[in-house]
Order: sequence, then structure tokens, then C-alpha cells
Amino acid sequence: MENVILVAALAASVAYFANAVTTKFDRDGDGMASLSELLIAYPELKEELFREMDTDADGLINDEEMAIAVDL
Ligand SMILES: [Ca+2]
Ligand SMILES: [Ca+2]
Repeated sequence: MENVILVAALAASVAYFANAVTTKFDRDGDGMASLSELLIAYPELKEELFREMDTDADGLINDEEMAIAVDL
């Protein structure tokens, strides 16, 4: 039971961290990071890598996709 609580707390903190990261990149306030927004922070970012991060291929990195990316 304690493990379940620990995992839940861990997942919540990762989600919070990813949300903070996404918000940090977000310039237009839509809560998601576009390729151009990420390029401001990471001019070296390859479009190929962005496409890999963008698992639902909508052209934007949401919190969930950011969480997967930062967990690499
Ligand atoms: Ca945005
Ligand atoms: Ca996406």
C-alpha cells in the first residue's frame, strides 16, 4: 500500500515538473510547446527529434509528451 502511495506521489511530481518545463517554453500561452518555441530555448533542436517527442503528431508538445521526453 505504501508503494502505491509512493508511486502516485512520484508520478505527480514528474507531471508537475513536466508541466513546469512545458510552461517555461510556452510563449503564446496555449500550454504547449511548439517547434518554434522550443527552438528559442534550443536553437540546435532538430525537427526530427521534435517529431519523435510529438507522439500524437499534432505539431505541439503537451505536458504528457514533455514528461516522456524529460524521462529519457
Ligand atoms: Ca505555445
Ligand atoms: Ca503532440
